[in-house]
Amino acid sequence: MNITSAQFVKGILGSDPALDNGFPQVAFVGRSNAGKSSLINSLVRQKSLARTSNTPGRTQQINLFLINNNCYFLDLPGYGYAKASKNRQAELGSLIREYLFVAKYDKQKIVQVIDGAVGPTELDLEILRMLEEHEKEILIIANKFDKVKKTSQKRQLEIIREKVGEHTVVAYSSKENLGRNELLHEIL
Ligand SMILES: Nc1nc2c(ncn2[C@@H]2O[C@H](COP(=O)(O)OP(=O)(O)OP(=O)(O)O)[C@@H](O)[C@H]2O)c(=O)[nH]1
Ligand SMILES: [Mg+2]
Repeated sequence: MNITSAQFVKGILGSDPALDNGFPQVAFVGRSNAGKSSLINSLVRQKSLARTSNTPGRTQQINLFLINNNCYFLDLPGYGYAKASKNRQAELGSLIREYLFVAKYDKQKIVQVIDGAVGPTELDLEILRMLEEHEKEILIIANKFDKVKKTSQKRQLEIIREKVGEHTVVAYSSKENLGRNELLHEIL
């Protein structure tokens, strides 16, 4: 299946009536700067549908995108952005929690985006455990895989798989479009 249309709908804070129409949802979560917004842009093949930045903490609300007029992508703010003020971190944390752990949606997939060159951090694994406890459907994306040397890629993927356990891990590069078909196959 492919993506034929993608539009920005609106920014939301936690939950929103727009999400109650029964459309399937794919939410992209991950550490600040892991490349969630870039990943969405590479999937929809638009350079700047989702705003990206070299500066962590770019995405400050949940951005809702309508895909193929029948499904939503949600670009969540990153977690673990240490430079944001304590208040701001708390606000972002609570809107992420509201969407992920308080609101309930039948057709929801969570794509956890990690830096594939770094591997899952303690914080990534902590969030993953919380997602598991809430029985979410989870897929892990090892993004920025273009930064891993060709000769180390196989081993790096094994290391990531050992750390995250039973979940499907897709090696991805938003920069080089690696993994796009595999990811689309998994989510659509
Ligand atoms: N080399 C490489 N860089 C990437 C890739 N994906 C994203 N980046 C870079 O990583 C940086 C952060 O990308 P964003 O997409 O803004 O990250 P984000 O996860 O949305 O960040 P927040 O909104 O702050 O949570 C940017 O400088 C991107 O160009 C990739 O696959 N390979
Ligand atoms: Mg972002």
